[in-house]
Amino acid sequence: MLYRTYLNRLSKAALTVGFSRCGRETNGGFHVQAQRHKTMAKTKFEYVRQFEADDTCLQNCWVVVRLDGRNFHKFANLHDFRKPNDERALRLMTRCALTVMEELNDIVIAYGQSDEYSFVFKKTSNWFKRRASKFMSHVVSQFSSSFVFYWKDYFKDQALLFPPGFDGRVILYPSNQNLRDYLSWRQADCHINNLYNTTFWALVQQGGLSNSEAEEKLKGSLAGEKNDILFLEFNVNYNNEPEMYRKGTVLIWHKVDESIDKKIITPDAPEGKNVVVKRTRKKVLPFHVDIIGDKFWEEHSEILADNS
Ligand SMILES: Nc1nc2c(ncn2[C@@H]2O[C@H](COP(=O)(O)OP(=O)(O)O)[C@@H](O)[C@H]2O)c(=O)[nH]1
Ligand SMILES: [Mg+2]
Repeated sequence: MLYRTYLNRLSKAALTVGFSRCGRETNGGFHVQAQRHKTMAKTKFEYVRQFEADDTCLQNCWVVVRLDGRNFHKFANLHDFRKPNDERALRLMTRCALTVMEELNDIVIAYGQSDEYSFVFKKTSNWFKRRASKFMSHVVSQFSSSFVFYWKDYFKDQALLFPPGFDGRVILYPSNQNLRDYLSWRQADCHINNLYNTTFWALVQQGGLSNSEAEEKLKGSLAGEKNDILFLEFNVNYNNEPEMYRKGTVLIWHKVDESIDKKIITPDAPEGKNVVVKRTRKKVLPFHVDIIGDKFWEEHSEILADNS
């Protein structure tokens, strides 16, 4: 029986039972009347559906969802995040993004840094009929619940003090170049902020400057000047800082070969025997690499080909 038909029958039965409980007759005529009333009620109220805005994402465009931690400046301070980078926090963010990619459909690449992550749905995605609100709400809710769920795996001795929140937005990019420029923009932002923060906290933590003195010293400085401060005053070569901090994290699908143990039953081993079965599986893997230049896109040309 079709599920819908089954439900109809079920609701008819419920109506009948309902009326008989009221001590009324449940003869055929009355039942038909009740059904008519129900249909009319449905017609009367259903117009409210028309108030729902059509938010279908334009065809042939990449759909990007970017989320960002709400008030994470405060969240980071209250949870004792290490400065300028907290490895636990960044790895937790990536764990959540990985869950989003594996649980939801059609995400081909994700990029994250600091308290933000961007997810790119393939151009041809028809997930939830391309409704922007569905893309965004699924990404943000899956990410947020994962953040709480996996928190203790990364912040072992630091309790989660209050529920964190994330905002989300949807952006459409009609060309591959637009999409690449978007991701380049986010990675350039990562670089600019990280170079500033690394120099700022070196001046404060190792150089003994106050926050405002460090801020004053760095006002208007160029990248080369910050590199010089780090190298000459603190013997730090910025290029040797961890790639995760300098480049952020890119998540993509990779084919991996797996060997799994399986018990099989054969005529000569009716009680079963263990064999190793090899299979290829697609898995999301993190990389901390440059995505501004062409090299990454040439090595992973399948991402923009979008013919999967
Ligand atoms: N100490 C520390 N703070 C971080 C880290 N990642 C993100 N943050 C904080 O999160 C903020 C994120 O920036 P933004 O979204 O503009 O600020 P928000 O409006 O307070 O969320 C940064 O300015 C930092 O204060 C980290 O690894 N360590
Ligand atoms: Mg934020």
